[in-house]
Amino acid sequence: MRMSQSAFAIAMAVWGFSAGLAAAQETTAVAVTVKGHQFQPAEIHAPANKRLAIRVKNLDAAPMEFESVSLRVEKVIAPGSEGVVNVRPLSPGRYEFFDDFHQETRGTLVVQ
Ligand SMILES: [Cu+2]
Repeated sequence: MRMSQSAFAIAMAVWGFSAGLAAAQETTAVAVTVKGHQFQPAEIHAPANKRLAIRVKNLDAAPMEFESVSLRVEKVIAPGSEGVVNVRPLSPGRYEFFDDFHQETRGTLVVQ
């Protein structure tokens, strides 16, 4: 490879890497509410390969803990309060989440 070609290849690699990084750094907001120990909606949707900010609103009179083993997150949310759970860019798939204080309260994040 001649010098100019390798310099071009390196420039393109750096550009591609930065573009990928910028895409991953874009954050998509997703919202879910808890009421009567039920997630509403019980299934939320989000794009793949984007950082997510899941806004969880707890409308119940009891504290809840938004938790997911596959997403590797947990956050306690006080009654009548809300919290934001930050999630890394994900591959397409289904990711279960639940209220760790009321384990029957379950939902799914569908990433596509
Ligand atoms: Cu927990």
